[in-house]
Formats: sequence, C-alpha cells, structure tokens
Amino acid sequence: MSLAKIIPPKPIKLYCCIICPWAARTWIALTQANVEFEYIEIDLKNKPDWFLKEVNPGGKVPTLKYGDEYLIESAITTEFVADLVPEAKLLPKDPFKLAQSRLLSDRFSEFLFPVYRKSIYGGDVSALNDIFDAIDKFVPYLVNAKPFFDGSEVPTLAELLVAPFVSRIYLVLESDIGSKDVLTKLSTDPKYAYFHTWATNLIASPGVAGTFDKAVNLAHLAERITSLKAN
Ligand SMILES: N[C@@H](CCC(=O)N[C@@H](CS)C(=O)NCC(=O)O)C(=O)O
Repeated sequence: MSLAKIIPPKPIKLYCCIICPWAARTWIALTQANVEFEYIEIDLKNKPDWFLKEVNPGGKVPTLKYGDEYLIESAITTEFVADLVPEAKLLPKDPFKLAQSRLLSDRFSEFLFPVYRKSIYGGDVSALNDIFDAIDKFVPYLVNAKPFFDGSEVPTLAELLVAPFVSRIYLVLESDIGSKDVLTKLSTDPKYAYFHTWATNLIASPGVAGTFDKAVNLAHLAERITSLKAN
C-alpha cells in the first residue's frame, strides 16, 4: 500500500536529467519525502529552447519550480525540500546534530568527492584505489550511522546530498569498468564494514534506489570513461 503523497503549498516541477548526480540530489529528496511533484527530463545534449528561455538561462539541472518561481543549485534546491516538508525528517532537530550532519557532507566533498572526480569525471579508474584512504578520513564524521546519521531511520539531507556520488562509485566498482578488488576489499575487510554497510543501506534506500536507473547510468559512465581514456 503506498502512502498518500504530501501536497506541497505550491506545485513543484523538477527539471532534471536521469544521468546527473547533482539533479539526483533533489529528485531523491522529493521522492523520499513523498511529495507530489512533476518530473521533467531535460536532454542536456539538446536543450529545449523553452528551457533556456523560460526556465533557466544558465541551462543547468536541477532547476526547481515552486509555484511561479525558480530555484537553482542542487544544495539549495535539496535543502528547500527538507525545509518545505519537515515531516520527512530530513534535518536533525538538535542544532549541534544539524551542524554535525552538515559537516558530514562537507567532509565527503573534502575526502571522497576527489576520488569520484578523478576516477569518474577524469576517467582514471585507478584512482578508485584512493577510496580507502578517503574513507579512513571521512568515517569519523559519519556519526552513529545506525542505519543512517545519528541513528535516523531514513537518510538525512546530508546523506542525500552525497548519495548520488556513492551510488555511482559503487555502480562503477560493481561493473567491468572498475576494479573488482576494490569492491572485494570494501565488502570483506572488517575495517571498512561500517562505511560499506552505510553505503549499501543508502544505495538501497527507497528514494535513492527508486530514482537510480543503473543501466542508463552505467552506459553513460562507461561511454564517458572510455572516451576520456582514448584522449
Ligand atoms: N552546481 C550545480 C551543478 C549542476 C550541473 O552541473 N548540472 C549539469 C548536469 S550533471 C548540467 O546541467 N549541465 C548542463 C550544462 O552545464 O550546460 C548544482 O549543484 O546544481
């Protein structure tokens, strides 16, 4: 039985793209928060004129329309969803925990995002081996992930902000593009059990899994990595 959707005070439209990790942040938040919204896929290789003229002259996704107004930048559009739907419990109530959760996504950007940038944006899949050092540095900020930050039953905003990158790193690791040794070590070495359990729970959570088309994303990443290697 699916729960009735939360109707926001004003209609929401999300201009998104199935392969964009930034846009996925807001798509996941809206899905996890069970809010009614309209999803509009934008072909980034062939952006419609109406998108550039009427929606976002900057041409980027995500763009969120709330009533008649627009918001851009995924960190902001995603936080907007968390603020708009407090019943989704995306934000810790305690100010200190909230600050700690913000530090979690900040430290992900500091330590783990460079691994994503080098291996997936840069096409150097050998950089995936750097993940262990990055995890060692990141884990102290992943406080009480049982199963999610601070014992939350659902991924919190900070975790949703990093989820698209975690899911894409794992997608590459599981595929023929990445190194299976890295995945084996992550999934069997007790040293990485805490991170690996958190990461796999995050990837399997309904908002993340329900918005992640693995086949389309893998094809996109494989093409990207192969073309970067060729150059
Ligand atoms: N800083 C932006 C980055 C968004 C972004 O780079 N989106 C890409 C797709 S993954 C995009 O729209 N690219 C189209 C373009 O730059 O023309 C955010 O966090 O929202």
